[in-house]
Amino acid sequence: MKIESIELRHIKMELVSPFVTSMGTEYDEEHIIVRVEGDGVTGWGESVAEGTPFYSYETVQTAWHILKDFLIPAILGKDLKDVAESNALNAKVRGHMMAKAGLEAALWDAFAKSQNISLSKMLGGTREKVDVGVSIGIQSSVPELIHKVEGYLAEGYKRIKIKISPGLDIQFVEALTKEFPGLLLQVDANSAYTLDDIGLFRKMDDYGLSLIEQPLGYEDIFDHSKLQRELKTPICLDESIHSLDDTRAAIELESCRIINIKPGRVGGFTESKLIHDYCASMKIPVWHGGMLESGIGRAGNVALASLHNFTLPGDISASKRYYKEDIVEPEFVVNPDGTMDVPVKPGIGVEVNMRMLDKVTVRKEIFKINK
Ligand code: OSB
Ligand code: MG
Repeated sequence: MKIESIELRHIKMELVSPFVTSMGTEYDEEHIIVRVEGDGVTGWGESVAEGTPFYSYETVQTAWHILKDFLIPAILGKDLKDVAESNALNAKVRGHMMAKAGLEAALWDAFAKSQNISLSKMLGGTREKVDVGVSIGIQSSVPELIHKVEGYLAEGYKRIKIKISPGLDIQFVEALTKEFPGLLLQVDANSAYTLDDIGLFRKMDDYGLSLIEQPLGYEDIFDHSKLQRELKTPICLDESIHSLDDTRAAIELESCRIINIKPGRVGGFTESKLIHDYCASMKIPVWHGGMLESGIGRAGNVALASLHNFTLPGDISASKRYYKEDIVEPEFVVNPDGTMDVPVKPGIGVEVNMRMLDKVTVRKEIFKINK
């Protein structure tokens, strides 16, 4: 496929309600939409670098710089035989996984469309529907949290994840396990604790949580191995895992028993697949994380989550859980049985709503081959 042009759009979408975590409060989500044109097809991808460097060191601005000055020039005008060739051309760029993943996603979509197959099929997915959960930010009171959870359970979501932060943790876990016996519940600390909080985690260990996500340092693997040794509850790593190598280290050191895969955090679908396959071989379940994506990123997430070892419900929720109006058609919906349909049309399988995309675009730049 001859790469004729690549467009970047900085988008900003208002969340239906603020998302509060141990990292701060988000009111709207800023990402980059990547559009690749070649051989008469259009591929779409989303880079999940955010407006702030609080979850990851990457931001919209750093990802834009890396895309514009390094990743795009390396492939623009080239006649690529597959996504792997693009990745090889950009392998010398260290880090900047979210920048890489946005471009990679657009190429996967373009190649899948050029072969007239769905992205799920091209990635090796085996499911027609994926199990979904919902990630709930820190609420201002227990009754408010219970009310939110009730609403999501009524919509069908199969599991609930709540964000926790020091002082805003055990009371929420206790209230939910009491109010909803048998609830599939997990917590996400986004690295807000240290090994000094072992007493808290010992208490939390008695509530039958499905997992505790990223309790300790955002690059840490060693301290998590010490904590996991003390707990019955599986630890799941998110922030600390950027590659297959990190995954191998975490599993061999027994730092976690579950892995959260986000293509943006590991450089794209190719690395995600390697991690997925390795985890399957080690009998480690994986689930699909989320970055409050628009429908473009969500479509890729759903396709990836259709691979066989994504055995736990993902942070993949309906479009309307995040945004009043999504930028794809049809929007993503949750079935009453807590599943989401994997798109079957070619590539990401949804159409981009250009009116909405234009509305949320705050900056746009097009890179073309010189004719
Ligand atoms: O830690 O999983 C996280 C959103 C932004 C940054 C980090 C995280 C999250 C979420 C939201 O938990 C998951 C979703 O997209 O629904
Ligand atoms: Mg997380």
